[in-house]
Amino acid sequence: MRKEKTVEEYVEGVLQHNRAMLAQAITLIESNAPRHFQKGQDVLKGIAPHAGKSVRIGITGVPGAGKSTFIEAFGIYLCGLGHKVAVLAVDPSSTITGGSILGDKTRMEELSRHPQAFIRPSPSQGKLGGVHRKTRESILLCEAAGFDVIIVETLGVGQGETIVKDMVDLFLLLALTGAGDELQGMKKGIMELADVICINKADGDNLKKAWATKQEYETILHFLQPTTKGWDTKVLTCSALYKEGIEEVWSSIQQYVTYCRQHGFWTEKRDKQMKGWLEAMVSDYLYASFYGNESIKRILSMVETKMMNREMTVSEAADRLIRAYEQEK
Ligand SMILES: Nc1nc2c(ncn2[C@@H]2O[C@H](COP(=O)(O)OP(=O)(O)O)[C@@H](O)[C@H]2O)c(=O)[nH]1
Ligand SMILES: [Mg+2]
Repeated sequence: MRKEKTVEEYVEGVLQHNRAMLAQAITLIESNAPRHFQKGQDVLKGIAPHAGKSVRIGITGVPGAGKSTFIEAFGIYLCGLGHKVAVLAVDPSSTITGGSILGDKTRMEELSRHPQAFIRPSPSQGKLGGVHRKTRESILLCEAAGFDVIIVETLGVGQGETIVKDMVDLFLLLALTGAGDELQGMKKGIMELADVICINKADGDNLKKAWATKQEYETILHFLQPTTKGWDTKVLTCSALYKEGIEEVWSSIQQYVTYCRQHGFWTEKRDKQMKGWLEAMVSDYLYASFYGNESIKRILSMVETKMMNREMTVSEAADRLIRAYEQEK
């Protein structure tokens, strides 16, 4: 059997920017085995002074919007500028290790082979904050290993956006051309999360439509709260396939970073995210502890039935459950 690496070996390997060791350290913190937990945390403590020095970019968009194609073009562009780019994926709907991003590697072929890039598929769920924890901790490891641009791709639709939003410095929405009324409805929620919006596939016959869509987005944005005080969400067009408009996206991102740094929002946001992370982990734990509690399991359906039959108010039902939980504890 292979000897397990020590905490020091992991820390040293990551700090020496050794990619194989980075991958192994991520595997360690992704492990659901309880014996790996403390070791992973010790590794994180060891690398902590070297983490944090990156721009963390969340990317979202409906399946087919061109996220993978964009990340390939964008990543290669950034590597060309001398950056080191890590790509992580979050897929809250996936319980299987190595979800869709593996298939996506074909669209990120050049980037995945690039010596300045690192691509990691979505971790599987697990206890203790599951995907959130693993991806956040992976970000820290990548930073310590010298990656200065971290891209977190949202794979699942729905809850994925808010999860990713809370772990990145800025959020890029890749959008497609579409009907105006479509924009008014469902996309508004996601638009409110975005700091930069880019209409992709602005090429060929689609070019004019892309410009029109850009204007529609800009109009709607007038009526929405800005995500960051004083920052007007930028709307751009690009073609990930033909690698056009990529430079402008990076330039908008840099403007955003400068704006946040100048106004003190940068560290404020990261501090807030860290506190939110703690809160989320505690509430995940309490939730699991509550519904996993033996007396709760025993009486839950009885209490629910009484509530449905109006024999108990909702507050009484909650009170009954909480008392049972406190007694059993
Ligand atoms: N014409 C055009 N097609 C694109 C562009 N970007 C992506 N595509 C195509 O759109 C499809 C979906 O792209 P993909 O990157 O897999 O989207 P994802 O699901 O968001 O990751 C693929 O067939 C791409 O080749 C673009 O800028 N222009
Ligand atoms: Mg994809």
